[in-house]
This record gives sequence, C-alpha cells and structure tokens, in this order.
Amino acid sequence: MMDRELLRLYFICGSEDAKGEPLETIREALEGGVTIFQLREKGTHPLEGEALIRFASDIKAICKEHDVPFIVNDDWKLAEAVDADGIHLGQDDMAVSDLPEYFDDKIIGLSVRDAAELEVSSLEKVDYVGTGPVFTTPSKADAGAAIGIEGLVEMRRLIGDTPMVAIGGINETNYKACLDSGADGISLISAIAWAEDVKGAASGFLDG
Ligand code: TZP
Ligand code: MG
Repeated sequence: MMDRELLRLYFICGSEDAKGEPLETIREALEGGVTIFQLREKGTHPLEGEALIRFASDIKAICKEHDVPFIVNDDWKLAEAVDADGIHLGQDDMAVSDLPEYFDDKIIGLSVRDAAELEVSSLEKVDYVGTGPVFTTPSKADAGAAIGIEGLVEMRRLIGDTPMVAIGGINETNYKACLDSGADGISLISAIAWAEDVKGAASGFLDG
C-alpha cells in the first residue's frame, strides 16, 4: 500500500490546462506544495507521439526536482517510456490486472465513483482509489452526476483502509469537507491550473 500522505494534494494537468506555459504552471503548483502529480493529456488538440513524450519527460524532471511522484493517466506505454512513478486508470481503460510487469512496483490508481463500480473492480493491485466527481466539475464532460460528500463517506465505508483521493469540483470552499469525510487527499485541475496565482492557490489547499 502506498503512503496515503502522498495523496494530500494531487494536481492533475495537461498541456491545455494552463493559462500560459503549461510547464510553468506545473512548476508553480509544485512550488506551492503539491504532493503528487498526474499528466492527463485530454482536450481538443492533445499532444501525441514525440511531442507528448517530450512534454511528459519535461514534467517528470520537474517532479523529480521537487521529489513529487509523477503519474500518467490512461497511457501505460507513455508511463513506461518516460519511467513514470505510476499510472491512473479509469473504469473504461484497460484492466489493472493487464498492466505489464513494469507497474508491479509502481503506484496504481483507479477511479471508482460508487458501490456499483466498486463491485466490478478488483482493488488487489490498486494503491489508491480516486472517487468522484464529488462536486460538479468544469473539467470533465463525461464525469457523470456528482456523488456529493455523502458519496465520499459511503466510499470510505466500502473500501476500508484503501488510500482514497477525492476529485471533481474541489475548491477552496469545499476541500476541507472532503478531508473531513474520509478522503486522504484532494485531487484538482481547475482550482489550481486556472488560478491567478497558481503557487498561492496550491499552498492554500494545504491549510487545515
Ligand atoms: N475525474 C472526475 S472529475 C475530473 C476527473 C478527471 C476533473 C476534475 O477537475 P476539476 O477542475 O478539479 O473539477
Ligand atoms: Mg482514463
């Protein structure tokens, strides 16, 4: 099982989730105290091929400078190519059990929104669960209905001790409720990526 404290402030970002230069946004967020980072390359013109590998390698180097684990969303080949610290899979991605051996000693995250998804998920090799969207999110069109704080509490009850990070619509007014309701940490895109002051926004989420 992973160190659950690493989940405390989980920043997710892709090349389109930034006002300016994405690598600069990521650097500022890490300077603000982000504890784990995920590259989630979605959007209208996602980077591909060599450009994506270069972007991922640059992020990995920034994460390394800050001693922050670097996780790749969905794409195990990219994760392996850049020697990432882990992978995050959703319910519609490949099965955790089909991941190659490379991931045996890496961090494996799985999105599980509710009891029904938990029922069809094996957590055997899973290091942490991402649960949500807790609130309405501007960052994922197909995220489905918000599960609310009640949904988070219910997931904690169902998964026992498994490390869990809350995701979806988390901001400065609601993050403490997530931490008080069974989440080991909070996972955010917009409240950090689109903040006027990225570093200040990130560090603010470490209060309390
Ligand atoms: N999965 C569920 S909600 C979400 C993902 C990737 C998006 C979270 O972004 P934001 O902007 O923090 O709501
Ligand atoms: Mg996915």
